[in-house]
Amino acid sequence: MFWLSVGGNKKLGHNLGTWPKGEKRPFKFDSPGAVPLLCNVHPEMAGYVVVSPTPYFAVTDKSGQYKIENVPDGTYSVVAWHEGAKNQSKSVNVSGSATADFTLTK
Ligand SMILES: [Cu+2]
Repeated sequence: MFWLSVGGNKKLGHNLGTWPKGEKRPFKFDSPGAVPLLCNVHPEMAGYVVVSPTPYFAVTDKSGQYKIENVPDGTYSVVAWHEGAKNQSKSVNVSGSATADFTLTK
C-alpha cells in the first residue's frame, strides 16, 4: 500500500510495500490532510485516510448528518472533505451549540 501525498503535499508520499494477509503494518501520520491510499498490486483498489489536525472531527452518517461533541466555546473553521469534491470550510461561532451545513460539489 502506498500514497503519493498527504493533504496534497507530495513530499509526504510513502510506500508501505506489500505484506501477507493477517499481518499489520502501523504507520503514524504527522501531518493533517486527506491521504488517498493505493494498492501496489490491484489498481482498482483505493481508500482514504483523513488526518484531522484536532480531536474535533466527525464522519457523516448515511443521511449526511454529523455531530462534533464537546467542542469548547469559541470560533472555529469547520472543513468538510469528500472523495472527489473540493474541500469546503466555514467559520462557526460555538456558544453551547452551533450548526454548519455544507453542500459539496465536484
Ligand atoms: Cu490490493
